[in-house]
Amino acid sequence: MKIGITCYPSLGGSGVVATELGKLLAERGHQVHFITSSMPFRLSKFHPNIFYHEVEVSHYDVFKYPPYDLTLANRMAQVARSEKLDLLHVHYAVPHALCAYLAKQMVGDHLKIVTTLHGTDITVLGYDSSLSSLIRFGIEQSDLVTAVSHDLIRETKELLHVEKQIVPVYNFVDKRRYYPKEVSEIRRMFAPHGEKIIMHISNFRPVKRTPDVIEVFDRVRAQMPAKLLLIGEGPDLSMVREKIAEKKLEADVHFLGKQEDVAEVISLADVMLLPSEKESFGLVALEAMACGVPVVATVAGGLPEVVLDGVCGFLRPIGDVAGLAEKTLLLLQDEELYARFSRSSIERSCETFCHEKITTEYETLYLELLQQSR
Ligand code: GMT
Repeated sequence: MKIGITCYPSLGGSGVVATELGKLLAERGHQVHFITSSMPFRLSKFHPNIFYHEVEVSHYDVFKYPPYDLTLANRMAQVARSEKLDLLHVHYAVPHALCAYLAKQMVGDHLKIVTTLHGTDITVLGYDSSLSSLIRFGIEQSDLVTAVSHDLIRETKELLHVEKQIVPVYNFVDKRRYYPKEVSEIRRMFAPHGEKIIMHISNFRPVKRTPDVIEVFDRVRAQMPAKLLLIGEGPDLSMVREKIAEKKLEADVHFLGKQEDVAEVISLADVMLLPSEKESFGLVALEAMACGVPVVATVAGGLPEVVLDGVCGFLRPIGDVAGLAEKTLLLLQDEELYARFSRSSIERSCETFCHEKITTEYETLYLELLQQSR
């Protein structure tokens, strides 16, 4: 098949999933064309069967707002024609599903549109009245719509009153890259006296409730020696720094900034902490599980579909920092429980969320879609 992929190319779960899926499809011999505003960060080196088409926006003086969406639609149509694409798979509904719709109008009905909903395109933007009808239209006009969790499907249907079938296709993890790694030397740099390590990875946006990470860590730190590794950057980072100073935790918290390849650092953690308010899936939770790191998280969105409560980690209600701290301590202090959770996390990530299985799910959906129209 000849597949066009559009996603947000900078750091972020939807871009990671789109890029890794494209690479896996290319490994299976499909021709994959990325149509994005810049090179997706996981795509930087040469891959056979993968092509990159940059979307260059016009900065003509008349435009107060350069028309990225229109340029993207035009580029999609151009690539679809020149490369004879079978389908466009767009990740994140806004504006990608609408741009694909426009491209299809230009190219013809044979070009199929697959839209994958990732989370905030519905759970945040779907509440924005300036966009919600357009998002609904983009979904209804796609030939196939998938979403990364059952919970996201439920919310999309309830919020936008979408009639269209939405197929659940979970995110995946590549077990060739995510597995427990030998990191004892680096570990000593952060935890020289054998302290336990708690990790949080996010874009530090309000939906991640990053101040709760500090509240939880403060409670754990009061009971046992521990270190906190914070990975990522975003709007709430300065608030988090202030909270750390307020609680005099500076010596026990390390900021690692944005990391392009978290597969290399996750194995440093004993527990992955994810106290999000919204999380349609929680890719980072899955990546941690694949590395044998149990997750302590909130009962938010699709997280319970990924992290089985009491099996691969613990889930507490959103904002329950005392409960999250209690469960983190339980995991860190009970070796037998910890080993069991770690094993179950690896097993679940390899079975339910295996990269090969999920790639086949997408591949089968594409083929069915193309066959329907023949
Ligand atoms: O979490 C974010 O803010 C980034 C966002 C994105 O679009 O990259 O992540 C969303 O998509 C990921 C991949 O499907 C999911 O794992 C995240 O749970 C989801 N984020 C939210 O729902 C808040």
